[in-house]
Amino acid sequence: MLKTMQWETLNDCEMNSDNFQALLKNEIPSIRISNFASVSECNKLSLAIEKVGFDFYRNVEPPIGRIGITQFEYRNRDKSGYFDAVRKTSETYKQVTSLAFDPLKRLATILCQNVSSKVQIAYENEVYGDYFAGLIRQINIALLHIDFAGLDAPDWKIGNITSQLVWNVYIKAPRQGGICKVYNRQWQPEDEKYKISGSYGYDSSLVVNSEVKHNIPLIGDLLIFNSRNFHEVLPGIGERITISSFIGQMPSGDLVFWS
Ligand SMILES: O=C(O)CCC(=O)C(=O)O
Ligand SMILES: [Fe+2]
Repeated sequence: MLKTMQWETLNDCEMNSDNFQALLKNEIPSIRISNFASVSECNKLSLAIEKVGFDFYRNVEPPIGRIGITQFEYRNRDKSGYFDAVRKTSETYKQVTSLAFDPLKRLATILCQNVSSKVQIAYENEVYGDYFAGLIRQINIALLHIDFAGLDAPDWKIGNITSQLVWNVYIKAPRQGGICKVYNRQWQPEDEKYKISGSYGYDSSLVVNSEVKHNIPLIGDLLIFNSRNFHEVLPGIGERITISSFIGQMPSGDLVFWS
């Protein structure tokens, strides 16, 4: 039976080694780097993103726009489909970020300085090579869900991670709302019975008694939370654009990025 410890605080924590380890162990709800990017950098990125334009996920309701690919979409398909798409998608990511700044690079530098682990893009093998990291999304609503490679990628290298975090940098934020609620409830295999059929979402009865952290999207801030915790994005007024990737900890302690 799952036993959940209360978080040590409900506040955002700053980025440092102790807090990063605490987040991996789900002892704190989040790390926020305020003003990770300037408003002017975010505006430049918004313009570059508009130029490229969003694609929409198949079979995701309410719709989520994105630039980039996700391993999740390929979880029940041919692995090579994902890795075939990595090169082109990485080119688009480079094209967009070269006009403003590269959040993945900036975060990797901060992690290298603060967390004493190797930090790199996740790598599958000699045949497939690197994963993609740096998904750009336009999310209005996201249903209650989790992101955990132990469930979504058992036969991929990332399926070996011992904990999984996700970072999001807010490029455009709604005037109101758009809060990301993170519950202190880590996914367990038994929770699959709460899955809504034909959807990525889970029934909200799962989290009625859970502690919850409300994360407000502020332009230029970067937020990291433990993506094995159930989470959802509430509707807002105004466009909400983020860039994100997962951060997994491998059994060796190394940190790897992927989307
Ligand atoms: O946009 C957000 O605040 C979080 C979206 C999400 O589900 C994730 O990054 O895993
Ligand atoms: Fe998520």
